[in-house]
Amino acid sequence: MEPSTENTEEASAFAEAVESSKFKTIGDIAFYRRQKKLLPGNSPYRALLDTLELSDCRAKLQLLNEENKVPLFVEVFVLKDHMIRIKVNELKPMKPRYEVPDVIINEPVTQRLTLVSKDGLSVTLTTVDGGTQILIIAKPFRMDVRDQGEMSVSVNSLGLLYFEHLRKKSQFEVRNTRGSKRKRDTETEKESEEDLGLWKEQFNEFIDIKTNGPTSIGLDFSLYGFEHVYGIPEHTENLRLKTTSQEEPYRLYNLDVFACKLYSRMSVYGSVPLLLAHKPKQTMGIFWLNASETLVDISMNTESKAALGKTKKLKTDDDPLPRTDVRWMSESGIIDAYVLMGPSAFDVFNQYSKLTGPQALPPLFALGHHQCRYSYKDENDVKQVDAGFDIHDIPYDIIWLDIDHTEGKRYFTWDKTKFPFPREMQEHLRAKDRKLVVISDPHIKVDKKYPFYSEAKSKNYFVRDKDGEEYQGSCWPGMSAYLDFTNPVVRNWYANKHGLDQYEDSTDILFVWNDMNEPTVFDGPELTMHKHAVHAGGWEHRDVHNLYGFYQQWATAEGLIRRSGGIERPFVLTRSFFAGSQRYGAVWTGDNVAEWSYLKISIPMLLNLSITGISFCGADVGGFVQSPEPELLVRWYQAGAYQPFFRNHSHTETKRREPWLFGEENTRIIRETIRERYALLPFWYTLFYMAHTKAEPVIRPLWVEFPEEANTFAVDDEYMIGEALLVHPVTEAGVREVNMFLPGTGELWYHLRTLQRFDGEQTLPVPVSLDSVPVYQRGGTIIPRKTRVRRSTKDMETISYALYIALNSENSATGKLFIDDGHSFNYRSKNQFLLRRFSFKDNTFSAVCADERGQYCTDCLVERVLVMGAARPSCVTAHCPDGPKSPIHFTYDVKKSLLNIESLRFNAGCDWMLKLHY
Ligand code: NBV
Repeated sequence: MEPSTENTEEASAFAEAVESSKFKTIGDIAFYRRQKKLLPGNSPYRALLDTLELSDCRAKLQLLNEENKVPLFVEVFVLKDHMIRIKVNELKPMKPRYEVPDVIINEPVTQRLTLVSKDGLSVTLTTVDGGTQILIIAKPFRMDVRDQGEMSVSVNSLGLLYFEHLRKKSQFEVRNTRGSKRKRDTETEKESEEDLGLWKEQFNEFIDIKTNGPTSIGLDFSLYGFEHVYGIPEHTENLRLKTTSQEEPYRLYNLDVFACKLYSRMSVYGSVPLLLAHKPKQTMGIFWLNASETLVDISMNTESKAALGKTKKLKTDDDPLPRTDVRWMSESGIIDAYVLMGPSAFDVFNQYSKLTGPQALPPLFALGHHQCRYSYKDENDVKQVDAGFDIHDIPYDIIWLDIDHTEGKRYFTWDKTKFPFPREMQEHLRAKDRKLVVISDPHIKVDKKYPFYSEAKSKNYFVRDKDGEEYQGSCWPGMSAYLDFTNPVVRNWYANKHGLDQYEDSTDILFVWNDMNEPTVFDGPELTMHKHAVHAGGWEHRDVHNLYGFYQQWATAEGLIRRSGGIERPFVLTRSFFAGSQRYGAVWTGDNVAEWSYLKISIPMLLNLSITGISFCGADVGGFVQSPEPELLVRWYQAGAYQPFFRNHSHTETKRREPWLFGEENTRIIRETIRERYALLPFWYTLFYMAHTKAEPVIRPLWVEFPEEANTFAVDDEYMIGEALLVHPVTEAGVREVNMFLPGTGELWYHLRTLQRFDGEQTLPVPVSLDSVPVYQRGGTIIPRKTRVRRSTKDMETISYALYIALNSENSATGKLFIDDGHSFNYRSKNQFLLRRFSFKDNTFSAVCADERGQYCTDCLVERVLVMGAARPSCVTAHCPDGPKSPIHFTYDVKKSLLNIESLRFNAGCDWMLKLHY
């Protein structure tokens, strides 16, 4: 069966229609309209320097809004690990304002600030080592941070600090009608309270009742010397963020946007309010810890050096310095911002991970190939698809069941007509060393006969509406209630529902997928929950919206861990996410379309997720909506095989998508692509261990690896996997040649398949056929691979390793290999792991232990070593610490400068050496 090209134009038109009618544009957002009335240079805030208090952990002082006389207080913390935290709240709020819990994993250690000088105009503070200096200017309030003598960031230098204090409605109205002291122009006078959306805001037919009135907050940051900024996912945009002066700001408000429009700053499914700024000698980050709807304005400006005050480190020429101004605006909560000072990109990753936690180490199977469809029809379908992979000799690890596997979209149940023997089906998969993933959405069918619903109802576990009744909305099962995952008691209960004794017919090879957790409410504003719905503790949904998916994934992951008695690592995929979601599993980019442009955008989207902590991410291979033409599908497999989360997924109305349905030649290419992924799994797994332990993103923009090379800063059609592989997926139809940018002065690159060598710092026209993906190994790296591929990761456990050594211009290379059982927490609870370090230097290769804590017995051998870029040795000898040295057989390819040593039998856990003699 040969699928044909579907009407992709229709998909785009449909997507646009969906967006324009259901979702807000910027003019619809009242707090944005209000904040935008405050223009740069008009800050009403004055710092009351006499109120300055210094303690062991912070500096604290009051700010006064000179117009409305409402006092705020600002706290400045200098944190260990080179971070600064700024908190601003009302001095005396009428009631507590929401402060995001659960995202920061440890209260960061603080450093003492001491007073350097103080007069009526300003205060200067310094850390004890003098490394960080903070200047607080009184009027208007502004804070400048100098790092090692150099001006790095200013806060409120544009005067856009904005803080709507809590108030009583009547009080406000009285004041408003009398007019405030601020001069108002006629237009503003005319603006009614309703236009400003202070107590009520309408969008389409939806009315948002604001019991707390206006609560929005905002602040600007100026980043000196920076003109490249990244991050703040999730948007269908380029890697490098654009200025928003003439355009809409970047919006962070988790929404279910089917077939979302491309190159847009509107919100999609998840949010990470972390922005990274990069210049050749420094990377910085701003983490804006707020879970309410957030907008980010970015503008690029310049700063005269004189204005910054000359310091030793500033160049003396007159060129103005670039400056990026970032204005954050959120609908509620407090201002709580962390400035991550780097100085390197890896320092920023590490600082952020200290705050929000590490990428979870996935079970090895989760890095394999996933096969999904909305929906596999029944057990027989599942078994046939599973068998198809064996018949066609294509490896895969997990088959997925979408909403139709349940009884009427009641999660934690099975549709017994389609799946009469779910347990047996799972055993069938287990026997093939494969797993099952089932979907579990947060909406729960309102049905008194559904025990899950009635129990949760009786325990008051659902979100409530503003009148205190159960909040109900429409979703897949019809009328639904929404579990309040912000409540720890609900999370605990929900986690327990994953117990093998609770979740009927589930087994320990069943893992979970949380979808629709923005959350989607079909009849809600912007297809989500009303902002005035109420969560535990009386917090409005407005305050917690962007956390909802984060909490569901957390509870699910906790459930899977618990069901194994704390032994097994979970796998949970989520669509909606927030800062910290990396701790609980994987994220995918939602409902993309089978169009080339969606394949292309997957690269920058995944890169921005990766550099903001979420390494385990992927996009639906093939495109979820519409049916891909075979060429697109093949290219998508080739891209997906080099992205962290690798899953083929398709909408119910598309043609079947199993990889053998597209003709023999395409099946062969897809097979080869997937097999390459499996061969490289030791490399991927080791990278995930490094992401887990050292916060190094698994895939990386080029600028992260080449931080001083400005020609890498905007590249987003290529990226690095770890420090070793450079990938340029083909993302256009009919391509026969790719302009491959090989970065790095003095670098060497080796084509992954041909092993041919090229110099860096050039753009190479690379001929490509449908069969080829431009992937290059960087000189100076060693990549561990498996020597043979079988049908699943478990099946490959005992397969031996091959080490691919790519020499750099100094004839050296290094690499790592992580090994453990692939599924349990024993690597950390019992140190049952091995971290091996490989290096090649002075014609000697050595394999040694890189972490003495690790103890793990492996039967795996290293069987093959390939040295790319080596001269032909006269003889090669092998050395074990206690054994005799022995000459080893090798072959040498003069044309490729390739040394190939096969039939080795070194245990992967032992120390050994190879010497090349000349
Ligand atoms: O559960 C059905 C789908 C799912 O397959 C997809 O991956 C999600 O992003 N889900 C959205 C709901 C319906 C989409 C039309």
